[in-house]
Amino acid sequence: MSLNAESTAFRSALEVIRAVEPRVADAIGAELADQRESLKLIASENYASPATLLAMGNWFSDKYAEGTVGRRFYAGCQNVDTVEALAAEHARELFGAAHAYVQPHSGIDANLVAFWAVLADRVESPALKKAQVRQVNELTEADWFALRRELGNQRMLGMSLDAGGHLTHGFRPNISGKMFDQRSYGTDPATGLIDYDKVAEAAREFKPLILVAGYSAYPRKVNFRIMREIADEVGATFMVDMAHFAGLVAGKVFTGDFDPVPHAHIVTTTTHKSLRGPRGGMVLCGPELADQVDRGCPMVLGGPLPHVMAAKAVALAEARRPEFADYAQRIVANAQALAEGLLRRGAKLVTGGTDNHLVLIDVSGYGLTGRQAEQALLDSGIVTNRNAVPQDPNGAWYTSGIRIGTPALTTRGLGTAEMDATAELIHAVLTQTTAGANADGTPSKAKYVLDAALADKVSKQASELLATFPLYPAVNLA
Ligand code: DSN
Repeated sequence: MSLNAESTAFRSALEVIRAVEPRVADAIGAELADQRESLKLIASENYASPATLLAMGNWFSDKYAEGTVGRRFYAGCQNVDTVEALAAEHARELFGAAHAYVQPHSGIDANLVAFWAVLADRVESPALKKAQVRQVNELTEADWFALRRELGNQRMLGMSLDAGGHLTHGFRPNISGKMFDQRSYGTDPATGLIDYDKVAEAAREFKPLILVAGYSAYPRKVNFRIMREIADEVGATFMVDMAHFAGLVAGKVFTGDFDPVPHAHIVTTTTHKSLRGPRGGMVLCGPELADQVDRGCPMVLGGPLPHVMAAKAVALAEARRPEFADYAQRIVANAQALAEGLLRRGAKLVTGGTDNHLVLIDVSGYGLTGRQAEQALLDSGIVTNRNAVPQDPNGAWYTSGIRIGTPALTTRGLGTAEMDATAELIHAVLTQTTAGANADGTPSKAKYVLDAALADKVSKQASELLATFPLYPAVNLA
């Protein structure tokens, strides 16, 4: 039997790895098998293309490349320059941004780069004035001391974690909540939606240096034009973390007021969620912040990962193709079909639905915590993650919510009919799971009771649903 290029490539790679450490080769093979078998509804995951995956497995990994294109602290970076410049060019073209920095290793890293860039650029520091420099590397020890004191007093206003914001948007246990004097805006308790008047009120009162928009678990669009107006009124820098919905921006589902790039001073993202690239991050900005952003490494980041930048270039080239726009439309159509299927079966959804890639189920309606629901679904072959809902009485560990998203299943080719079937499977599990008790008879937030036969039946149904939509159909490792 002759093998196609993808099967040959992955088989050969595994053969080479197996000769050194067979357990790693086995684990890689097992991961593919597991992913093929799971109904993956984790809103932040996806399946990168074979070309993107293969671009990461090579000798670019061996190269140090601190600095930026054409201005490195190491010799011999000409090929790294090629892939970094390509990734940045694709990013600029795809998102219509003036500047793209493609070195961040993750979304959190991208946010740290952005925070530093805004702080360094915006702080009217007596230290900077005194030294009469704009180059931070020219500051003296005494200047740094004064600057540190000043930076520590800066303010950030971001969306609260339980309303759907991210840890790095000022959550206390995260570095962002420690390096900034922080305040959060939430959502309207009645509708679950962002109340822009309340955000404006908070901004007027708090006067943040940085106003952050973006989310990990908010199932609606955000009007970035209004947010920018609020930022402008109080003189804040407007930052958007579009990690979750970058694919919807790239695919032109979010346009006009809902496209962050024309409205924000600085935009951060991951590349591996709805954008379907390699695991990593990126920062987009205008020319004003470009110099500071490009100082990300070594100011905030360790050495760039050239193999991942190569994969970013491949994935961003893919995202510029017309079929990616179709993919992005289908992500949202699928999320809406899933939401409708759940609502029809009696589920309670935060905001009552979705207009992006994710749905947040309030599982308190089933008498469960998020943790119990997450485990019961996992036992039944459905991979989700628990998530706090607004004003969650169960906190961030047990939670009262289950977050589900459609980017991965849409990549596999599942459509709206399969989303309704998925809603039925979720409904079957959640309605037939009950909260368990601790050994002393008190109610448990973690234990649950689920009939093993039902879990088995749903797992089989999930596998049947996936069988028509093979994952990496051209890759045959057998
Ligand atoms: N871990 C990501 C998510 O699941 O949303 C955010 O960092």
